[in-house]
Amino acid sequence: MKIYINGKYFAKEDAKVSVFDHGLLYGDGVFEGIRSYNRRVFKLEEHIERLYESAHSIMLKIPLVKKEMEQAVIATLKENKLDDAYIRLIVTRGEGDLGLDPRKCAGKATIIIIADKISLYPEKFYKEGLAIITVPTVRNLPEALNPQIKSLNYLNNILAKIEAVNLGYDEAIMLDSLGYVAECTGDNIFIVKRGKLFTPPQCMGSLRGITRDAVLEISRREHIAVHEHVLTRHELYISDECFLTGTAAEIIPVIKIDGRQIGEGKPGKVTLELMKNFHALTRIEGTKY
Ligand code: PXG
Repeated sequence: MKIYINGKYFAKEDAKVSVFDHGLLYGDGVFEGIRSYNRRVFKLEEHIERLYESAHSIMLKIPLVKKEMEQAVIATLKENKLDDAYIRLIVTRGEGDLGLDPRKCAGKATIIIIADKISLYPEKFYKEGLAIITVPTVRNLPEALNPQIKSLNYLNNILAKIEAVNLGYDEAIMLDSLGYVAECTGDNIFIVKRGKLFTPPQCMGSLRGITRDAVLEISRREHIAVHEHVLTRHELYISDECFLTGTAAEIIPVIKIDGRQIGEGKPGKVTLELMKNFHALTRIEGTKY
C-alpha cells in the first residue's frame, strides 16, 4: 500500500506524521471518506467541495487548489492499482507546538490520502436489515461545532457509537439538542411513510451527506416524493420503512428502532428499489481514472 503525504508516497510502515501535528493533538483538521467503483470516483467534485468548505469554515488553508486535490486522489488510486476503493482524505492544520494557537502551524497543512480496499458491512445487514438504537449523547450543537464541518474531531460520534455497542447494537441514532432526530454516527437517516420519503433537514444538526443527496436525486428522478422534514422518534417508530445512507455503508435497511419493529420487519420495497438504483448510478457516474 502506498500512502500519499504532502505530495510523496510512503509504504504503510513509513507513512508517519509528527506528534506535534495539530490533527493529532487537537483533532484540528478536516476529512472526507470517498469511494470509487469500477475505476470511477463517485461524486469526487462534491467531496472535494465539501472538504474545502469544511476547511474554509475552520480557517484552514489547503495548499492545493481543488483540481490539484482531485488529481492527487486519482494519482493515489492509480499508484495503488485499485479499481474499487475507499479513500480517506485528511487535511490537518499541520505541525505546531503544544499550544492551541493555530498560527504556530501557519502554512504547513498536512495532506494525507489513504486508498484501501472497500470495508463493507457484512452482507447480512443489507439482506436482513439493521436493528439500531437511540443513544443519550446528542449531536454537536450547530452553534458549538457545526455538524456540517467534517472535522477530525469525531468524539461526539464515537461516544454515540460506544453507547450503541455497549447496548449490543451496531449503529446509533443521535438526536439534536431539542430531541429531534439528527443522524446516525456516520450515516444520514431516511424513513418511508405511505410511499413518501422523509429525512431531517440538514440545518437541524446533521452532515449534508453526499449519499443522502444522491438518494434525493434518484428519488426525484423516480418520482418518489421527498420531504426534508423535522422528525421525532415517534415518526421513525411508525414508519413503513427506514434506511441509512453514507459513503461507507451506501444504503442500508433498518428493521428495528429502540425495540420497535419497522414496517414488516424486513427491508422495504422503496428501500430495495433505491438500493438498486443507487448501485446502478455508482456504475455509470463518477470521475474516470
Ligand atoms: N453523517 C456523518 C456524521 C458522517 O460522518 C455521513 C453522515 C454520510 O455522509 P456521506 O457524504 O458519506 O454520504 C457521514 C459519513 C464510517 C465513517 O466508518 C463514515 C463517515 C466518516 C468516517 C467514517 O462509517 N462519514
